[in-house]
Amino acid sequence: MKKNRTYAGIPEEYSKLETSKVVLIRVPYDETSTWQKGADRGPEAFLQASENMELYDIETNTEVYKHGVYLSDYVSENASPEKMVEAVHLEVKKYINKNKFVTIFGGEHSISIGTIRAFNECFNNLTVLHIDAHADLRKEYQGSKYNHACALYEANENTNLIQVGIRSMDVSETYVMNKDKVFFAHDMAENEYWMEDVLDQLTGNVFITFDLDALDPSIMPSTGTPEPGGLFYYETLTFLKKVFAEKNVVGFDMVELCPNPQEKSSDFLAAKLYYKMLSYKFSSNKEVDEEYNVEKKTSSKKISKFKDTEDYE
Ligand SMILES: [Mn+2]
Repeated sequence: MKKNRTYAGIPEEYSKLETSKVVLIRVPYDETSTWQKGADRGPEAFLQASENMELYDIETNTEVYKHGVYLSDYVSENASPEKMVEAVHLEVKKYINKNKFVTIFGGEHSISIGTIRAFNECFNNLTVLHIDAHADLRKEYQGSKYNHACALYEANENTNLIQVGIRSMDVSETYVMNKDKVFFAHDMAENEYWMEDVLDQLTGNVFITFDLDALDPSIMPSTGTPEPGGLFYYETLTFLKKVFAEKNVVGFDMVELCPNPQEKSSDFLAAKLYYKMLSYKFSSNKEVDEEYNVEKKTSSKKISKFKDTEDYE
């Protein structure tokens, strides 16, 4: 008999809903994208790459999957953009209410309208940290409020929206944009303190919406609208690590992987980045650490051999 598919091929004991701290929701939606189609195949390419990834994270010295990752059913509603957004909203909220750390993999960016709505209803003083090449602040586009080009309009109205990596937008978006809360890519390139400047603007509870086209096309070519001048891998990790260490990240989504069968490195980057974010969440977040230690109290905790030599040169 075929075994149930699990996230990254992890053993079934770590994949059950009841015991998992993390839920992964896949939304293979790509109905409103305007240029290259294919984000609907993003979740599958991401999962396949994840299945071929080492599950030990060197940097944090952890195997974060042991906190449990539940792979939920696809959200496949696509009768209309509105219905898709509402289906995502309800699904995300359902798992937040089960006290899960909810993560969502798209799909195009319009799925985030539903995810952000759910998080904003469940967490006080929410910051939406929006990492993207595009501002996505149009009130409506091609007749719909639920177009990918409008993904952050609602968040801009209802949350503390901080936008990072922006390098493409329409002039109409300048009128709704809060420029004090936007970090343009061309400014970031010349400001060595941009990470600290972003952190200063975040409230305690942070939801991260990560559009993969925020990354430089040289490392992330497989996305619908690649824009030159993006973030590189290690600066992205350094930044995310700080955010997870200093703030309560309540969940995240990752969108706009548009897989190309000839170019697997983008899929693999997405898989690694997702796993890194989980690793940071469950190793550097103070609250979670404490919770984790309480749970681990009964078993003897093995101390890293490196701890003793920490002070040595
Ligand atoms: Mn984008």
